[in-house]
Amino acid sequence: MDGLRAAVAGLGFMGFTHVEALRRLGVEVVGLLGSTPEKGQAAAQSLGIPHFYEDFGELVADPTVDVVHICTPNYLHYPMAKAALERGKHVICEKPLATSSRQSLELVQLAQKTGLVAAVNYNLRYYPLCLEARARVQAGEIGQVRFIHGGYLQDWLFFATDWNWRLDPALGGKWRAVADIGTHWLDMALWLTGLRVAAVIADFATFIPTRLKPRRSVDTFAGKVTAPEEAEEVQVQTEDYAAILLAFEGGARGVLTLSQISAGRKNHFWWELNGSQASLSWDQEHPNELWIGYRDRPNELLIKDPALMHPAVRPLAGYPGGHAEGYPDTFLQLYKAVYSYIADGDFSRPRPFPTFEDGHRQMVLCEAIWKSVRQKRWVEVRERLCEKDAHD
Ligand code: SOE
Repeated sequence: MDGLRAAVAGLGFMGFTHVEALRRLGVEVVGLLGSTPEKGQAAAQSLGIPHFYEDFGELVADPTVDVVHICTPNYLHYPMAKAALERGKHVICEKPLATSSRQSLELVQLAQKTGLVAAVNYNLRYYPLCLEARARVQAGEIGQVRFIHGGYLQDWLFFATDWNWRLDPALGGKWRAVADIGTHWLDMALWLTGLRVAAVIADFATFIPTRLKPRRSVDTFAGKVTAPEEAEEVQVQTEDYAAILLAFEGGARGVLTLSQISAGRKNHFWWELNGSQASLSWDQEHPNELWIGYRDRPNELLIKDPALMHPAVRPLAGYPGGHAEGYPDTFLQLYKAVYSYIADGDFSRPRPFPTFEDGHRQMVLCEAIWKSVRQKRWVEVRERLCEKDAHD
């Protein structure tokens, strides 16, 4: 990767996942920023990383850093991405890119002005069989896409005692399931099909209106194994559940179900594409199998095997057939795409990874979905929609 160096801000579930993928790729991680200097120091020591930063200002001022990974709670994505770009750093930002489309649009414009590489961590695109599915759609193998449906269901916020910063709108933003897991699905739907959403109608529900918030912070998913402790009762303002209908430009339709309170569903992200000639379906909990459905011949189950994949996406599968690839590998492949693009240096080339434009598109969709919930009607999606428009 041509000596490119990274720094990672935010040391929860995601920060550690980014560090692990970067190290597997051979990118040197020169420093870490935790929510406190003590946490940064402890993580740097345990991972053998030379430096920890006192604050984000120190991180972006570090001349040895080429790429800044932002893995902090959502409300910090915008100010941190802005500061990093202003200091001449390339950025890989966790999703959602911001907490409003006004912020994400500003980041898109800043990335364009600086010419720096600005990526959003929509890592699920990099499952080998999702890449394969997209290649098949692009090659016309399922015909015209008529319909895409699926969902993202989890159970880590199932109990009223489950807590995480995502439940606090001041930290996570005003949408929860939709921004946290829904934008993964929507990004996948747009990327797989190449379609754009013309209009949405949605319904939200909060089934657990009051939760017990522990005095100590709880890392993502960690509440499933930690004992309940001293806690205060708080009202929940964000959605546990969302159902969204999508009308795409050109006439295709979509249906999406989201929930973070579906007992037994751990990280059940799945999609199905129904085309005019065939169907494709994939489930993150069985990521090495792609179902191909036909009307006039037996269905097929493609087991991940680079030898059986489209030549263009074959290099993005890291292991031979029969060697399962999973969640951590998607981060590796995403960073390989970003870092090799930076190392190549020709930034006029199309970017083979999710960019700030993709992150902005998701913020626009979140706002249209939110507007539809509040006004109980179909809402047209306008790509440059600003937060102001979302509230009329
Ligand atoms: C929590 O819902 C979460 O960690 C998401 O934030 C991630 O994006 C997803 O990959 C797993 O679940």
